Amino acid sequence: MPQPLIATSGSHGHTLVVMPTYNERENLPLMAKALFALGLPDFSLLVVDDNSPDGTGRLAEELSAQYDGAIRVLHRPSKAGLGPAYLAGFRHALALGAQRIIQMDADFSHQPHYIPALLAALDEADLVIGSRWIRGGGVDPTWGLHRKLLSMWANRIYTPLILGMPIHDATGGFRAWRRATLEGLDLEQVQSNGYVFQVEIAYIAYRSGYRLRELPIFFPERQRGVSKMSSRVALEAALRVWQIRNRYRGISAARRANAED
Ligand SMILES: Nc1nc2c(ncn2[C@@H]2O[C@H](COP(=O)(O)OP(=O)(O)OP(=O)(O)O)[C@@H](O)[C@H]2O)c(=O)[nH]1
Ligand SMILES: [Mg+2]
Repeated sequence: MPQPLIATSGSHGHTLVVMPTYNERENLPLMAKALFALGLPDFSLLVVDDNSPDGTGRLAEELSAQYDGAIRVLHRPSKAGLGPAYLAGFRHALALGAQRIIQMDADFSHQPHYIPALLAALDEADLVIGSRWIRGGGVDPTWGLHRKLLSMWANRIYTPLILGMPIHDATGGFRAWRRATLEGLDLEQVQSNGYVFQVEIAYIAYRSGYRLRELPIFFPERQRGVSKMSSRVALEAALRVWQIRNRYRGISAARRANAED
């Protein structure tokens, strides 16, 4: 059982960033620096590392010592995908007593400077999703037309049409969660491993009656390290959207894991 976090000030309680890593040793120290430079009160980072061959896990331990324990590390035995890493991170964050949970990538495609706005929006929502495909958002200009159109079509048209969910970047993984939302989702039921995990968990939140809100973000390309994304994973994600719809369309607010009887 992890040592519980003690909030020292403010009414929001502790804010914790859950960050899965696989071979991110070039990014992690810079990311830690950028996150703590935000100067947010009651704020910490949980790195969820899948035994990265490049030693990211060990580096995270060194950073933890350097940042006086404001960085924690969850070590997992082997690469098991983004979904399981996030679920383990979320469970750990809840066990620690975090009140607000941010999820984000380590490669700076999710820029730390958006965090205060995501948290502010969480005052009026149960889940806030950073969105590349709404007005004010965007992606790196180096994205070719084909990639851009494909992502825009998948997120703005295909997924909302199938799921009936008013979210325009359901695969986006830069999000802020209220503790109560994650507690209400029954994390055990989430099944996806790859990045369709993001769609699955957003849809469960939506079907459970939580208030979802999108904020525009600009999504630069990673500058350091190697992408773990492939076109096979992207295609699999597109097909899995149908499964997700069939599995969860019957759930409702009354069946939230923490619903009052
Ligand atoms: N723990 C863990 N982290 C992972 C795994 N796969 C990816 N990640 C991390 O998840 C984040 C997103 O992965 P990326 O490779 O950047 O994938 P992406 O952002 O969808 O794709 P790109 O736009 O091409 O970068 C990064 O912080 C990765 O290190 C995994 O299997 N386990
Ligand atoms: Mg990336």
